[in-house]
Parts: sequence; C-alpha cells; structure tokens
Amino acid sequence: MPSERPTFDLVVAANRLPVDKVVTDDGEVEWRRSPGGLVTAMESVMRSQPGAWVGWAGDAGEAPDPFDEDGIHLHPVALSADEIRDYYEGFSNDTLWPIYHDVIVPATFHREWWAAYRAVNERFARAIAEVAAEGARVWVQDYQLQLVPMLVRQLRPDVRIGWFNHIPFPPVELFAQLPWRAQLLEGLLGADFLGFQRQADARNFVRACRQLLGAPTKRDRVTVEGTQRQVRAAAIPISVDFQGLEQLAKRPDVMARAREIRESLGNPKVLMLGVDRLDYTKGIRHRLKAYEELLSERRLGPPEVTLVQVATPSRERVEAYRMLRAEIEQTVGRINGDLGQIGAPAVHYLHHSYPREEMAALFQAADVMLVTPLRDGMNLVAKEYVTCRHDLGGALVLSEFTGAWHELHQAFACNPHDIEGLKQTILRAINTPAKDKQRIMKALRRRVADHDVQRWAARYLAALDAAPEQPRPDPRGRPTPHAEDTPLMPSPTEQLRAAGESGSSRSRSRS
Ligand code: GDG
Repeated sequence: MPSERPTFDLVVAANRLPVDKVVTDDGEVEWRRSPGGLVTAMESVMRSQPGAWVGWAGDAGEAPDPFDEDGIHLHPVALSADEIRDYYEGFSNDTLWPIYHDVIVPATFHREWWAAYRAVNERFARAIAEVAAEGARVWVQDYQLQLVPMLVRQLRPDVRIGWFNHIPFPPVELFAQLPWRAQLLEGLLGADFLGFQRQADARNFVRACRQLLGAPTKRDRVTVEGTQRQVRAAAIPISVDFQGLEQLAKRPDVMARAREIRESLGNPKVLMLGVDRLDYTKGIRHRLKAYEELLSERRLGPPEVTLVQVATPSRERVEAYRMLRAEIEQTVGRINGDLGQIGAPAVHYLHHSYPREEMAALFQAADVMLVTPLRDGMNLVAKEYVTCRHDLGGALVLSEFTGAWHELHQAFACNPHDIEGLKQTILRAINTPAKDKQRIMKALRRRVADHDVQRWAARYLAALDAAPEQPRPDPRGRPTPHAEDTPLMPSPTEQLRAAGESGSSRSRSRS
C-alpha cells in the first residue's frame, strides 16, 4: 500500500484534468480551471470531502508533478506524442467514437491503436491505485477509460469502482464489429456500478454482455461468471449547473450583450442559433440543408431571418473531422453566395471558441435554438439554452437522437434525417404563438432546474454506494473465465501481464 503520497476517499479519473495550462507573459506556468459541467458537479461533491482527480494535463511528454488547485488534488498522467496519436486521436476518436455513434462515419481499426489504449488505461489504473485511500470511491469517466475498472480492481480490490459513459452505448449489432469487444466488456465489468445517459444505453450494454460474453443477466444486472459478482448498469442522465448558469445569464452585462448581438445582426425578426463542437454527430449538415431549402423556397429569408452557427474547433488532426469542416464551410459559402444579401448574410459561421458569458448572451439572443444531432449521448447545449432563458423566450428544436430529448419531451422534436420534417419543425418553432412557447419553455426549465448537475453527481454516488457488496476476486488475480465460450481475446488480466509487448502487436497491425 502506498506511501508518503496523500490518498483520498474520492478519486475521479477522466481523460483530461479539469485545468488548462496557461503560460503568462513573464513565462510563469499557471493552471486555469476549465469551466465544464463535470468540474462543477465534482466541486459540489468535493466540498464535503477532499478528492483527487487523475487525468492528462494536455501536453505531450512528461507529466507535471501532482498539485492542488482550488481544493482538488490533481494527479497528472503522462501521454507521449505517439500515445496522443494512437490512444486518443486513434482508438478513442477514430475507432470507438464512430462505433458508439451509429457508425455515421466508418470506424478505423488498428491493432497498434488498441495496444496504446491498453497501455494508457493501465497507466491510469496505476495512478488511481496510488491516490485512492483504503476503501475509497473511484469514479471513472467515459469511453477513453473502459479497461480502467477491471485494472483498478486487480490492483486495489478494496475500493468501490464506478464508471460513467458520457456518449451513447451502441446496440450489440454495431458494438460486435469491434475486434476487442470482449476485452472492453470485461474491462467495464470490473466496476461495481456502470452509469449511462439513457436506459437504452444501459440495456445495450447488458445485452452485449449476454450475447458476446455469455454472461448471465437479469434486468439491469450482469453476473460476472466464476466470481458471483454482480454489476449494475443503469441510466443517470447528466445535466448542467442550473443555478450558476442562470445567475450568469441574469447578469446585466450579459443581457446587454444579448441585445447588442441582435442589433449587430440588424435586429432580425427571427434569429436562429446552432452551437456545436464541429463533429459529424451533431447534424450540422442536415440543419444547413433544411435551412438552405427554406430559404430557396422563399419560406424564410434574410434580412428578416438569419442563422448564427458557432462551430467550435474539434479533433482537427482526425481525417473525418477535416473533411467535415471543409464540407460545412463550402456549404455555408454556397448558401451565402446564393441566398445572402449585402449586409445580410444568410448564415453567420463562426469557427471559434467563446467565453461562457458570450455563450449565455448568444443563447438569450436566439429565438430558435437548433439542436439536431444524428446521435448524441446527452447534448448539454440544449439544457444550457433553456437554463439561460429566464425570460421564457425562445424555442428549442431538439433531435430525438439526443439523450436530452428523453427528458425534454416538450421541445420541438425533430428527426434530422427527415429534411422535410425538419423544415416543418423549424417553421413551427418560429410560428407557434409566444404564449404557447412560454408555457413550453417553463416546463423545460423546470425539468432542468430539478435535475441539475449537482443532483446528477449525488445520484450517481448514491447508486455507487448502493451497489451490492461484492465478493472480491481471487487475490492471485486469475482471469475471470467466460460463461459458455472461450475468450475471444485475452482478458484484461492477461493484457496487463502482456504489457510491454506493444512492439510485437505493432508488427501485426493492419495498417
Ligand atoms: C460529450 C457527449 C454529452 C461549446 N462551444 C463552446 C462551449 N461549448 C460547450 C457547450 C457545452 C459543451 O461545450 C458541449 O457539450 P455537449 O453535451 O453539447 O457535447 P460534447 O462535447 O460532445 O460532450 C455529449 C457530454 O459529453 C456530457 O456528458 O452531453 O453527448 O458527446 O457545455 O456549452 N463553451 C464555451 N465556448 C464555446 O465556444 N465556453
């Protein structure tokens, strides 16, 4: 058991630490808290008990020494430039991301990417084992760290392990394409509790365990064969910091900025807004197509109507993202060329990231918010929009393929694949009488206010604590056998033993 280092009763592990490195003018290194919902949720939990956060600090090469920031102990994990390419951009974002999002673009499989994913997951597990106190709660985040639950269990059978998936979990028919499907499932089954955005995601996971591992399942539980261990998989949808964001949106300078934005756009009758990471899952192309058709059919048109599309730069070293960017920018150019007017472009396209204040002002300025993903774990933008509309103005067009839609049923629902239907929904969102839209907005806001991110974190940890006491694995760390079939690939235990063999795996690679 470690050592002179401090240990913690709550350990969060995520691909990234919740801070960004900033080098000041005089060359000093500072760490600035990145303002995500997860950090806010953790702040609320870590206020009552000190906690540690294990994650990558964002630069290639050696990791900085552990440090404390605003009451959280930050424990950086190193990634080499090759690992950023193979584990992060490769396996996480070009293998898992497309498979988990309905294969909107084809997934790429490379055995050396898998080897890097395994090696990095193992490094995370060791770092967690180092900072976790006896009997600690370990909360692992997201698809980049799916082997971590089992690896931590092997190193530290005394801790309680949870994992939360921020993105969808795919139907077994898609998941089964992964050459490493069995290892991923076994990695996750190292947890005591697995949290998902939707019930359908949890069900997909349970079904994958039954069909691909032959594991016995009952309702939301999977029994890990040979150990009698039971793992529960359930939906606990993530949310936003309702109070904090609403307060920001009520600030006089933010409200004044919202008015200024409308003025600078020529006070259009209808301002439509899209805010997304520039990702093929977000349905930006479908949104632009529907908008372009509405304009060319003269059912809408500038200067009365305009669209602001914020497309935050994302994963620009992955080919599918470079192609998407080129396509979106070409489409915006065509729409403006064909349908814009002098001083009144049809689309204001912004490939930037903005401060939170500006986002809150944009949300308040927009009459119609277009959230049209083809598949999205949750989509926090939808919840942020309604949070900012304390004036009960605005209308939310929301894709049925987002996790958010399962909570925000009153929104103007759309199927983004159905361009004709999407056009009708946009027109409905514009033309519904203000009184009815206010009633809808009130209901949406109530839902988000009652189910904010603090409640999400509290519910998650309560579910983790309530997970059944587990018979602990054989201390000799023997791999868990499959129920009926022989393992398709070595189990994580065997992978752990085989660590260091990545050279031979590289030579077997398909690429
Ligand atoms: C993953 C899942 C799930 C965007 N541009 C700017 C900016 N943003 C903020 C938004 C929002 C966040 O980024 C994006 O969150 P989403 O939920 O929409 O999408 P992903 O990034 O894909 O997140 C998703 C989420 O994890 C949480 O579980 O909902 O399904 O894919 O908060 O406001 N923020 C600022 N400037 C920008 O330019 N400040």
